[in-house]
Amino acid sequence: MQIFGAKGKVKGAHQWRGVIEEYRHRLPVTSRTPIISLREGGTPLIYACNLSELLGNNVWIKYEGLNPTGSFKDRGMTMAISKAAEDGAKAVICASTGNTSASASAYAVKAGMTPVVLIPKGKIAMGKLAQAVIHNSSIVQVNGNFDDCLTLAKELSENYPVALVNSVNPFRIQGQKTAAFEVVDMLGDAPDIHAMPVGNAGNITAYWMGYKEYYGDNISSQLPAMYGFQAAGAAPIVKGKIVKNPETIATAIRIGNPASWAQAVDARDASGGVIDSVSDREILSAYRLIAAQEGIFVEPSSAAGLAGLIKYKKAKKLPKDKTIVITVTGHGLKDIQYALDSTKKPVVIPVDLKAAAKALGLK
Ligand code: AN7
Repeated sequence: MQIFGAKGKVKGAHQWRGVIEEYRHRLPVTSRTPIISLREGGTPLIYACNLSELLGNNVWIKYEGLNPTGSFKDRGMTMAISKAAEDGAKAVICASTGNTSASASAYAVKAGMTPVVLIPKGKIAMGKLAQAVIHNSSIVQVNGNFDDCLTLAKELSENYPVALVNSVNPFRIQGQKTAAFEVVDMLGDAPDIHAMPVGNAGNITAYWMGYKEYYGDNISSQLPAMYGFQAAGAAPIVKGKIVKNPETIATAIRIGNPASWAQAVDARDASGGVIDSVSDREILSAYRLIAAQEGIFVEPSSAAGLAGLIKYKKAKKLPKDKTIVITVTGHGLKDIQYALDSTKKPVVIPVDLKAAAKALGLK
């Protein structure tokens, strides 16, 4: 397809083309695959001076909130929806704690498909619900948790003409592995440690796949240790058993039976990494810290990786002077409840210079 700019012709400027076009040779697409993209990926890898100081390591933040729908899910969704389009799908379905539904909805309508989403009743952030609504999804709230929603979504896709785009769809993982490529392409090698939140465990699986692929092709000289962190009330992998009623304020990772459980355990063990848990309190504290010290606003769940590293540093379990990448998975504007709770209310003043200066403590 030819894309035209304002004057009718593409100038071929420096805009990132989206993960499929950038990494086409490493993804299962052909010339017959219609590429459905919102130019996802190409997200900033930001050196975090203050966190580096705090953790005694060189810390980089992979800011996935800057994807088109505000989370890393877009990397996998461009693949899943493109492949569904290749198959002639008319409707796609997903279960979601919020971000997958936001992403699936946007990419589905772009492809001319109907998005259908199943969400746990009352347990997704308002920003994410707004995204599914504005992109015209058929939304069903289920009286159950994410795991119940995923079971239903699978059954519906097996019995009705709707394609499943959860990360059990292997194309999702393929798309998401591009984040690891971007990290290596930017740093020149793989980091020593890569930390991130773990929910359904698709992302840790995808990063590990991407890192192994580059390492296998001698593009990087090492593999990172994968550090995954679950919320303490939703930590099945840490506990080694399904959590029937997962609970955490980090609703994105409120998952009791991760679909990619075995792959996450493999990533942990093969990389010499860890999968551990962090309390809601530790998550919220990291959430505020990264916003206050690095200027990066993430949703609470996204702070689990940082929370885990802070916990390890305190417990003297974190190595020193290593290169660490932390993926922050979703944008803070999706879920503002805890940001507002944590801030003092701004005072109200008349239109008056002296009053303004006084209120602001300026002398
Ligand atoms: C911000 O949207 O599962 O371990 O249904 O939204 O790959 O599941 C979201 C997961 C981390 C966990 N951070 O990633 C969904 C969903 C954010 C997320 C995760 C999610 P996985």
